[in-house]
Order: sequence, then C-alpha cells, then structure tokens
Amino acid sequence: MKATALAHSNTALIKYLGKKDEQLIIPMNNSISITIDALSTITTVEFSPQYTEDVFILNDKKATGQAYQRVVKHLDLLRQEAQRKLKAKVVSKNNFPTAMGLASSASGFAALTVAACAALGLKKTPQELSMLSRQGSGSSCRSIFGGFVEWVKDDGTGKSYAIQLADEDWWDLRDIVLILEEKEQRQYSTREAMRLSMKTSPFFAARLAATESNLDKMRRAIKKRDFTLLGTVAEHDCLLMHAVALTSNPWQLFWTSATVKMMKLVPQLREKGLPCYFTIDSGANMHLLTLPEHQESILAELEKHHFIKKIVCARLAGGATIISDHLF
Ligand code: 2P0
Repeated sequence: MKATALAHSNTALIKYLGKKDEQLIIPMNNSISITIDALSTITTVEFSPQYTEDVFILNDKKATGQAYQRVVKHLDLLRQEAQRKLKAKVVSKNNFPTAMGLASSASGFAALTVAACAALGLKKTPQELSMLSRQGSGSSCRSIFGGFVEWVKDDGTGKSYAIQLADEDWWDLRDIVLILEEKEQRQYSTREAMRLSMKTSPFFAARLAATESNLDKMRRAIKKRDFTLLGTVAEHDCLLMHAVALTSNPWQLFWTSATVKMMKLVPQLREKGLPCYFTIDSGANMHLLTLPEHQESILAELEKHHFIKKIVCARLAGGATIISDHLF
C-alpha cells in the first residue's frame, strides 16, 4: 500500500477567485491555467498498520499545525473513498524552495491525491482525481492535467473538476518565473485573502461579471495560438484580481516595490519588440509569459535589473503521474 506521484504546479491565466462552497471548494468562476515544469512535487504515501498516526514530512521537516491538518483532512477524505482506516506516512519534496513564496499547494495536493489513491488501490479516472484533489486545495485540481487546463465550476450536474483544453505539445509557451522576494510577505493565507476579497470588495461582482467574456477570449487564444490575445487577457485578469484584493476590507496588497518596477518594465519590453505579458498570483513574484523565439532576448534584458533575485525558465508540463522511485 505504497505509491509515489509526481505533479507540477500551474500558472493561472484566468484566476480562481472566490468560493461558492467553502467546504467542498466549489469556485465562483471557471479558471484557466498552464501546467508548468518549474515547480514540481514528488510525494510518497504509504498506508500501514505500523503507523499509529498520520505523519507528514515536507522537504525533510516534520509538518505540524495547519499544513499537517490539511494533509490529514485530505487523507481522511481518500480513506473514506476506499473504506479504509489505516494511518499513513507521507513524504513530500518540492524541487524548488517552498520559502520562495510560489504556490506549492497545487502541485502538492495533486501529487498527494494521485499517490494516496494508488496506495489505497482506488482506480480513479483523471476527472475523478481532479474532483478529489480540488477538495484538498482548489487550484490543485488543474495540476492533474498537463498543458492548457480549465477548471469547470459546475458541469451542469453539480460536479466541479478540471478538463484539458490542449496538451503540452499544442503550443510551446514559456513562463519565465521571476523571484522578486524570497520570503513570504503575506499577511493572510491565500485562503483567507480570497475569502476577504469575495466578502468585502465592491469590485468582486464586477470582476466576476467580466470573467465569462475573458474565459471565452482565453479559450479562443489557446485554440488559435494567438499570443497577443492570451497575454493581454491574462494580464488584464491578473489586474482585476489584484484590484479586488486592494479594495477588500482590510485591503491587501501583494506587490512589493520590485513587483511594481517589474510591472512597469513589461510594456517597455514590448515596445522594444519583445512580446511578453505578466501575471501575478497572491504574492510578490511574477510570471512573465512569452514565446520561445523571444526568451533569450528577454533574459538578456532582465539581467540588467538587479532587483530580480532569481529567474526560473519554465515550459509546459504534463499531468500528474505515478513514478516508481519512492522517497522512503
Ligand atoms: C489561481 N490562486 O487561480 C489563484 C490565483 C491564487 C491566485 O488558486 O483555498 O491554494 O486551497 O482552494 O488553490 C490559490 O488558491 O486555494 C489560487 P484553496 P488555493 O491559481
């Protein structure tokens, strides 16, 4: 009853913002992401009578508190599916320091779901895995699939899961991940920040109303491989999300001065003939989207700016998979 899975993180082009159901993690709007190889998680799960309690070791450290409780809650859900009561040992490693402030819950919960289901002998389709993973952390349901992915809020029968719009070979997009701050600077957890945004910002409804049209544009951009449309819409939706966060009560600003400097630089790069667009999640770091033929020139420009602490070049990745090398 032991299995290991590899899952990649994803970058939202149309953001997930607000929950219709906080317990089941049903989102207020569909979201679209790309699964990227920059940050991945490998997780080994073993269920055994030898364990008297669940143990979760993340990046060589025994997890406690909220991080531990979220994993136990997810294991409980999967145990219930399998009608088993055995406790588990979970060992998980990110290929990228967690302290860098980049979301790791997406790759983390996708890897945990796939590994634990396999260890429990649960035969699940990717769609079913996506529904289970969603209940651990919303955005993780998109990391079950590779390439271009849409998380459907409700398929018409009340089910919410991700679907693949196009695989990782459809279009060689590049995501240059710019580490601008190496430490988490958040006042609230992503979950709490999202709740505050939805409950208190007068702009939440306006952003939601704009989302259907932006989703349509994004699907069209992917289908036609229209980079200008994809980038313009991703940048706009990112700014809508941050406008909602800024106007919530208490207000939330995720950017630092380095983020703002970088935001101002992006249109200048475009003016120099280097097509690139930014998106930012609930943190200070930035994803710079571009095409392979412009990547080197963009990197040469970025090198001139010493406020950028680290650069990680990502390509599109495949979905979450079982691998044979266990972590213990
Ligand atoms: C996204 N984010 O679409 C958005 C954009 C952050 C900004 O999904 O509460 O960690 O576990 O469902 O998945 C991060 O939220 O939240 C996120 P929960 P999650 O990627």
